[in-house]
Amino acid sequence: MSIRTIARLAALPAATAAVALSFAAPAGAHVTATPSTAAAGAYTVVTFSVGHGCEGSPTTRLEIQVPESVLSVTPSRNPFYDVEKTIEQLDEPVADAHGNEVTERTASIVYTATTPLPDGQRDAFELSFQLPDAEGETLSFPTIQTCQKGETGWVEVPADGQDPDELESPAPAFEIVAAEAGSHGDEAAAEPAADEAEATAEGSTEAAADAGDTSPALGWIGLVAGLLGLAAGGLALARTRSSS
Ligand SMILES: [Cu+2]
Repeated sequence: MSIRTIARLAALPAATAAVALSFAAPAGAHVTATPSTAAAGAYTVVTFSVGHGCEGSPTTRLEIQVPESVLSVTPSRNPFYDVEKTIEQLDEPVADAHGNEVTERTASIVYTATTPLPDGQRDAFELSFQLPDAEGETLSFPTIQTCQKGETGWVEVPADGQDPDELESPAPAFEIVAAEAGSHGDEAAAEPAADEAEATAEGSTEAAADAGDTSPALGWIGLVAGLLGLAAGGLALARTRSSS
């Protein structure tokens, strides 16, 4: 946000809240991550927002680097971009949340625009992943924004005790907060529940097969009834028209 915009907003008493908000999050126009906090160990979707181009030039590519403590990232599709994952082999295999051995990780996600994002318009990119169990840590995702002319490296990470707002091009980041109370217990409880649901689904397959003979017929009856209703409606409409 430019000084001029802030001045304009400040002139409006009704905009006080908006001004307060923009001061609370002055990096709003940069490449940022929302939410700004997420619970340790949780599965989360973080939205990376691009607020402007490179000094006026439209954005053509966004490369989001994944911090080492995150193993696997699933990017959401975006209709204006091709999305690619860069995979990196791990030096030593580790166990994931399901106890499976993992030998590689997502190193970065690259969105390449099929239609460049004009300066002055924003876009949002969603990444889904599990947070490391590292309460109090800040996760930074250094991001390279490439434009038709030039690029911006949103790669600055604040030094200990430094205010990230002082950085010119801070890396999008958020803080890992305490896991919600009992979430570990819930996790343990959730798995048998999922198995149960599966078992129920299997058990009901036979019943569904039995019902299979009648349900399509019912569907046809519904369709025919619907068409008859439509025809009746059409007739009524025709009659109304001719009588007027
Ligand atoms: Cu900015």
